[in-house]
Amino acid sequence: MQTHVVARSTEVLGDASLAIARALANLEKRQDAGGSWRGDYGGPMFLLPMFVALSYSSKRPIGEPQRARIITYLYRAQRVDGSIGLHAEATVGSMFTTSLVYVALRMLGESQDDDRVARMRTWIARNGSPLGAASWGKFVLCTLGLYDWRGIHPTPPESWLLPYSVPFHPGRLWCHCRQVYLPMAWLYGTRSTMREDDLVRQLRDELYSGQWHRVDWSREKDTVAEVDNYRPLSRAFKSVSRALSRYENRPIKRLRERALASCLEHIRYEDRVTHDIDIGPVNAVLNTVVHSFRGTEGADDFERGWKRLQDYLWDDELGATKMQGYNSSQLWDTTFAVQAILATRTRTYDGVLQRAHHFIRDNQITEDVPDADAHYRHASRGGWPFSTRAHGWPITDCTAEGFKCALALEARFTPEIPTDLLRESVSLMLSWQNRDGGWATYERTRAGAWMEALNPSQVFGDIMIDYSHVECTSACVQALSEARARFPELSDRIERAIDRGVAFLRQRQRADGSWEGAWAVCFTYGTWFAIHGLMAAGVTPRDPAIERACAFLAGKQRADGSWSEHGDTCKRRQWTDGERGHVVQTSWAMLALMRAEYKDGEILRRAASFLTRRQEADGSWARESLVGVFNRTCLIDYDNYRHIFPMWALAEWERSR
Ligand code: LAN
Repeated sequence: MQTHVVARSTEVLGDASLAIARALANLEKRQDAGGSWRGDYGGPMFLLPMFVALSYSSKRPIGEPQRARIITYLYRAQRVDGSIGLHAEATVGSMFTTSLVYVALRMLGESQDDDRVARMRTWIARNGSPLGAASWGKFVLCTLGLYDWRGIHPTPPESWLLPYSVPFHPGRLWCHCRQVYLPMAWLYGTRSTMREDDLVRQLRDELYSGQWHRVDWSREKDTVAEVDNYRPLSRAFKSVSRALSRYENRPIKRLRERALASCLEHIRYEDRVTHDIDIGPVNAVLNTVVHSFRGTEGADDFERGWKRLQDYLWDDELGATKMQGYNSSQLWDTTFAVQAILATRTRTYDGVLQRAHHFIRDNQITEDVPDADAHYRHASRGGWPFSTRAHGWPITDCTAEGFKCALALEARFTPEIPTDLLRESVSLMLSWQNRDGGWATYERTRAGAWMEALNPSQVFGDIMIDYSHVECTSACVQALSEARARFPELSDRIERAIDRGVAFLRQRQRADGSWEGAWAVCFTYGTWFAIHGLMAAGVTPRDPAIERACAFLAGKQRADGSWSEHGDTCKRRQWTDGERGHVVQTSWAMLALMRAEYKDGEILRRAASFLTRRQEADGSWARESLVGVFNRTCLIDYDNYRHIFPMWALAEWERSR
């Protein structure tokens, strides 16, 4: 029996070496001239129709072939029941996205008689009407004259005039939420609506089954379709909304004007400091919508915003154009590609690493934004973004992964990153740590978790404040552990930060030994990060936390050697088996077990064998179900992961033999 296992093991090992060699060649092929890896970052279905709505209301038609490719994408996402889901692989339709996509298709010139359009319309009618769309859907429809501002929960621009000491000040929100509600406040305060035209009149008929003129708008604020109601509006939210609605009957004119001017200043500031990219796809569109409604005064801002939106559009290999969740995931993907290549210990790909080093160096953020405090911005200098320096918002874990790569590459490649900039990234990571010992995404947590009771989005969970996360905490703990030796002058502070980070990670472990991930699906991801963080900090493999984590992972391996979690895991917050073995999740589980020095070699051998069996002849791995997620409900594509993580896991496995 023993010899049998050994024999099979050598066999897989041989396969693994070959698989790694092929995977390296594949990665090299996919690196771009700038040294980064750029991958498909699509998935969410609410982004593209928002862009189309902007194009229509601002009278800036989308040219060919982009128009046709967008239509292809929207139809491709249609589910068998005629609906569109919140994201490309949703298991149910959403009124929010189905309404918006319906409108988008019609605005792109599709006929109401097209069979696919008709099926979408039927689904909408069967499930109510856009009166049941989640709030962001209603909001976009308002700008098109396809919903009425009276049916929207007040989003008062005056909130931006409050002193920061107010516990629910917008400056305390999670930056993504803040940057979405900022242009929304301006649009709401001005009740901006495009001029009615024939298509809009027709769409009112189509969407509301001829009942448009009968709607009593102020009664529809809380109406929401069952499928869009992941986070129901709280009672607290509804009473605040009632009070604000009374104010909206008679807003103080001078105050409103001042508030709108203040919102606009913040919007233009965000455009400026991000080179018009804006923090994410939603405010990139909405800020541009704002400028389009400012008329000639906003013309230049509009032009720049409109042009930059192209950065968010992605042509996929199947002839469609989608809108991505960020301007790209370049920096993030590149840091993992580098770590995976380094794990192979090869010197053959030094050219690839040299180019990656350039990219990482050139995309570190070297300046703080001007006038940061007045715009609720944390320091930036020394940080790394998720995409590119031009985007400019640094993120805790991107900084940590960037820093880890910088250290790993600095002895081998020039020109080096100046030491003071590396030290700055350490200071920045230290400055980001929360009171609970964890790290959030872009900023420290600025308000209490009670703020979630005011979440108006209905379809997203946990968007109100920047929470500490397992992944961000682990990444920072790993980076700081490596920073200890490099910056002894900071070692006291670093040591304390690591201890508190470790305490946070321990406290977040679940009873079953796992950790829940927030930004990818889900327990394999969270547990991989947590184990790495703890081990980097010096926790030993015999530590009960590590042993329990390994037992958890080992217990989830499937008969074919793989691991697989369904995307709904994040929504349900409970392990849900995926349909078929997933190479990326398998890689995370393997990497976690190996980092924990897990002793059952047979489990790892079966996993390695699964990965090699799944590899394509060109060294790549085929597309699988979406593995990224945000705000619990929305899946997103990290397409490069499938080319990076399996190779990384196999390389570590080969080395551990
Ligand atoms: C991202 C992309 C990067 C991601 C990681 C760095 C990978 C993660 O470890 C921390 C969280 C972060 C920064 C993240 C947060 C949520 C984002 C910004 C996104 C998933 C990309 C798109 C998403 C954004 C919120 C989409 C717009 C929707 C809203 C609810 C505002």
